[in-house]
Amino acid sequence: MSVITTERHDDVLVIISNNPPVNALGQAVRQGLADGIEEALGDDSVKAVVIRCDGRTFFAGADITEFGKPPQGPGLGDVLDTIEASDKPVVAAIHGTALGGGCEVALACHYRVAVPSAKLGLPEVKLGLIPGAAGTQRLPRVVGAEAALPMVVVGNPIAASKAQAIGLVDAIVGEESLAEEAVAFARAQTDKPVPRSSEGTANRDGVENPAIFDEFRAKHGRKLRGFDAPAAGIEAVKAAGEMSYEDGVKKERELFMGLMGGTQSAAMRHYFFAERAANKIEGIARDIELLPIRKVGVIGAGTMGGGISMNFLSAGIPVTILEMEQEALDRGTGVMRANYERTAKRGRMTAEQVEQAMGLLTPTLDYDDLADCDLVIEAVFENMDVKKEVFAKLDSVVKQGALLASNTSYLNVDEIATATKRPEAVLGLHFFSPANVMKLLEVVRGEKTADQVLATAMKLAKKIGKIAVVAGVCDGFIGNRMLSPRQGQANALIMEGANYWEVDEVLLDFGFPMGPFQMSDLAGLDIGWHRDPTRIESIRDALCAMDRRGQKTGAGFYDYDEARQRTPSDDVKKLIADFAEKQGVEQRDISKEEIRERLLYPMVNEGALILEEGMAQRASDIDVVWINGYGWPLYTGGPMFWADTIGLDTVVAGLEKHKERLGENFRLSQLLKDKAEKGERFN
Ligand code: T1G
Repeated sequence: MSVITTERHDDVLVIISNNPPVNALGQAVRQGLADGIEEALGDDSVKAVVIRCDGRTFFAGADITEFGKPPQGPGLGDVLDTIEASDKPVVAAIHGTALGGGCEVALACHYRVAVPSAKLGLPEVKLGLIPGAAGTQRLPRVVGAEAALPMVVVGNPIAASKAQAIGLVDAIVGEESLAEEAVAFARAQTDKPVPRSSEGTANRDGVENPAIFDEFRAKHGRKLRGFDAPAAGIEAVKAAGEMSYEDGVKKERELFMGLMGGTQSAAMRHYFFAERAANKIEGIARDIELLPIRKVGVIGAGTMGGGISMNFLSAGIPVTILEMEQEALDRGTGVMRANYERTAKRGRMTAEQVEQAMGLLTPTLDYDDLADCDLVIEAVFENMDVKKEVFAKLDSVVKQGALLASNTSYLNVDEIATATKRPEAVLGLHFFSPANVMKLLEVVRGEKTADQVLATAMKLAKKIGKIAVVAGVCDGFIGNRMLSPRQGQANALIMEGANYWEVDEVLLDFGFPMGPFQMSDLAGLDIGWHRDPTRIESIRDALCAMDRRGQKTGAGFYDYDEARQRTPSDDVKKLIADFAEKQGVEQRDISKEEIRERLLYPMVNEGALILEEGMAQRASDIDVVWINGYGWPLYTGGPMFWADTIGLDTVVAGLEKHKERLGENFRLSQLLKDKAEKGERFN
C-alpha cells in the first residue's frame, strides 16, 4: 500500500498520506507528495488541491530516524517549493499535530484549514535543530517575526485557534468534517491568485522594531542557557526580515547544517527516542492486559503524599488520602488546595478545575476506606519497620488485585513486600519532590512484582503525565545511586582543598541548574542534624554549630544577601581547612578539570554497574532518569550518552588517574572497561 494516494473530488485532487504512526515525512512520503502535485499540475481538469493525512495526525515532521543517514531525494525543501509554485490553490487540511516539516508543508500550501483540536508547531529546537525546509523564512512572512519567534525558538505548538488569530490558519472547520470542508474551501479559491507564504510581508514587524529580538533573548535567556539551537533560530527569523527569501533560505540551511553536525542535536535526538524507549518493558508483551485503576489510595498527607495525590486528582482519578491525625490531614489537604489555587492564579487552571480536582479527594483517618482502592501508595516516614507495618495493614484491608506501592527513595522494596502475603502486587513508585511537578517516576520492580502490575504502573504513569523508568531493587535505585558517588567526591574534594564554590561552578558550567553546596544551602544544612553544637563530626556539623544552616539563616556554605544572592565565605573556607587538618587530610590546589572528572566519571561508572547488575533495562533509561530527575543538561543527552560522546576510553583513563581518591568502595565497572577497550558505546 503506497503511503501516498490521490482521490478526485470533481475538480479537486486530494493527496492523502497514510504513513503510521505519525505520517513522518520519510522518503516515500516526500516522493508521493511530489508525484501528487505533478499529477495535479499536469491535469487541466484539476482546479485545486487538498493535502491531508489519514490516521491520528497531519505530518508530524521529518522522519527523525532518517537523520544521520545519507540523505535520500527528493529533499523536503524542493517538494515544498514545487507545492508553493503551483498556480492552482493548494490547501493543507490539518488535524492532530502539524509539527516541524509538517508545519512547513502547511506553510508551503497556499491555505491552511484546521479542526479545532489541531496544533501547529516548529519543535525542531527541542531536537537541537531549527526548521530545515524554509519554515524560518515562510512563517515570519505569514505571521510576523514577533509571533514566529516563540514558535521557532521555544518550539511549543500552538492551538488552531491561536494559529488562526495570528494568520497561520485561514479557517477552522468541523472536527468531523475536515476532509469535505477542505475540498469545498479549495474549490472556493479556484478563481483567485494564490497567496504564497514566501511572498508575505508580515515579517516587516521585525525590521520596523528590531528590539523584539533582544527583548525575546532577555525574556528567554535563562531557560535556553547552554543550548545552541535557540540562538540559531533567532538569527534565522531575523534573516527573514533582513534578507531576500532566497538568501534567507540559504542562511537557514547554513545554520541547520551546522546544528545537525553538532553534538547537541545528536544528544537531543537520542533523548527523543530514549524517553519513548523507557516506556517499553523488555520481555513483557506490549498488549498485556492491564489492571483497571479507578480509585487510588495515598497514605500520608505530607509534602510527598499531597504532591502524589495531586497527580491523580489532576488526571481525574479519585484519591482517598489517609493520615493518622485529623490535624495532619487538614494541613495536608489545605496545602493541596493552596497549590491548586496558586496554579489557578497563574492562569494555568480555572477555578472550576480546582474544585473538580479537590472534589475527587476523600480525606480519611480510617484504613478501611482504602479497601476498594485499585492502587495504594504509601508515603510515610522512611523507616523500614514503619513501612512494613503499613504494608501488613494494607494486606489485611485492601481488596485482592490492587497494586500496593511504596514511595520509598531507597529502602528495599523486596523486604517491604515480605510484610504482605501478596508480594506480586508490591512495587516501588519513587516520585521526586515536588511530586506534583517533577516529571520523573522511578518504577521499582520487586523480585516478585507481577508483569501485569508493572505494566499497569507504567501505563498509569503516562496517564498522570510522568516519565517513568523501570528500576531494580538496589540502594538508591538509579538516580540516587548515581548521585551518591558524586556527592562523595564533592565532599572529598573540598576536604582536599578544592574551593567549594568551584565545585558548584564546574557543575553549573556543565549545565546543571545548581551545584551540590548550593543545593545543600537551599535544602538546609540541618536536615538530619543531631542538634548538638559541641559534636562536630562533619563540615555540616561545624556549619550548623555556627548557625550557618543554609539560605534560611542567611548563611550556609555561602553568605546570602536579601535577594538570596550567594557569596563564597572565607570563614567557611577556613572552617573546612581547619576541619581537614584535624582529620589529617593534607590540602592542595585542585583544578576545575580534576573536579569535573571526579564528579562526573564515577557517575558514569555507577551507571555501568547499574547496567551490569540489571538494575536498569538500558543505558538510555539512565539518561532519562538524570535529565528529568536531576537536571543533567539535555543538550549532552544524559550521563551515558555524554560518556559515549567524550569516549568511554577517556572516562576509564580518568578513573584510573584518580583511583586513589575515589574512596575505598570504588569498583571499576567491567562493562565500562570492556566497552572502552572495544571502542564501543553505551547507546
Ligand atoms: N520521526 C520518526 N518517528 C517519530 C516521529 C518523527 N518525527 N514522531 C514520532 N515518532 C514515533 C515515536 O518514536 C513513536 O515510535 C511513535 O512515533 C509515536 O510517537 C525538516 C528537520 C507527534 C506529538 O519533533 O512530538 O521536521 O515508540 O510516542 O505521544 O524542518 O511523537 O511507537 O516506536 O511520541 O502521541 C520535527 C516529534 C522533526 C515531532 C505524537 N517533529 N514527535 O506524540 O506519540 S524534525 C517533531 C512528537 C523536522 C524539518 C525538521 C510526538 C507527537 P514508537 P509518540 P505521542
